[in-house]
Amino acid sequence: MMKKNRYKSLMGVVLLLGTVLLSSCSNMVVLDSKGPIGSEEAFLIKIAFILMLIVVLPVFVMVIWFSVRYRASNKKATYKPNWAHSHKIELVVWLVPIAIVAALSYLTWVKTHELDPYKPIVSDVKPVRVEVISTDWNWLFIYPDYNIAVVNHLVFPANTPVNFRLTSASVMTSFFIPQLGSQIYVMAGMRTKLHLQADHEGTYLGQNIEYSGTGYATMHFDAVATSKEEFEDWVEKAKQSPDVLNMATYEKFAQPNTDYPVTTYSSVAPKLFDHVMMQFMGWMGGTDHAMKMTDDMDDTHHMHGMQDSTKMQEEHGPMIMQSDSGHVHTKTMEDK
Ligand SMILES: [Cu+2]
Repeated sequence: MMKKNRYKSLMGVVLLLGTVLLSSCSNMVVLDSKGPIGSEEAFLIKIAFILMLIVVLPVFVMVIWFSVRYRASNKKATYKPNWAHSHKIELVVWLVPIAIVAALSYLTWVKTHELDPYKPIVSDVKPVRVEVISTDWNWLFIYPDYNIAVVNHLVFPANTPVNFRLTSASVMTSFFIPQLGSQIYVMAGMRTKLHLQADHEGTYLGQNIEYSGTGYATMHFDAVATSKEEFEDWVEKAKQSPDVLNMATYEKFAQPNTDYPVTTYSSVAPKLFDHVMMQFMGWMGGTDHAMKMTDDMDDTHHMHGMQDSTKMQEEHGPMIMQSDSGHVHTKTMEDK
């Protein structure tokens, strides 16, 4: 009776595992990459998986082999109750994992630097610049070079690097187009960067993958990679849109809203991205500096801790700040 129950529950686990594995197969978009960054990341996932199989496969084989061979009823198997140590086994169980960890470390170190989200993609094609603002619970994409914007719909040419600058108008979100690779966190009062490219035309899922409240589940957008001509047509069409994104329409858009429709704007308030970012910097002296803010803050230097930066401010006058991964970056306005 006991045996039968155990068998049943084991079958249940096997069936459940099978269902989970099979049903997720069709949704493995991360491995079905459509761009150079995503492909490299998919490669890393696959190579890490294969390297781990070097341990996993022999373990699974030996679990079955040992339990069959050394079962109590098999009198032919060697019985050594006092056996304790083998140099050969010690060598294998130490050297193999060390080799695997070394290989994984090397690959991860090299690829992490290669795939740094801040690193521009090397290409002969001029990149398309997009400023991304996440709100509760929509995405705004501003094209500073064309002075147009679009809500919940990202259009860009394939085979062209896309340089994103991202900020949040509310809580922390996470910007992710799985088939292009590299998710990045987006925070209020801070600017982060991401460089992606699509090698194939198509419509890919873009989403927020950081839980951000009521509208989180529907905070998706289409990321459409088009031909060069189609992109130019789209820009021309966007410029004809009757909707404009001035401060008033932005304020309305930025209100909590779960299903803001896809809207194209034929013009955008100047420096809107910087304004959104700096409105959270009131403790720094506020939005006066925001409008003076410049595009590139790569030459910012590091400061660690708010007290230090306040001291810097007293010494150097007004500063602009941004922070990522827990660091605070400061820079004097006079530098520009
Ligand atoms: Cu830093």
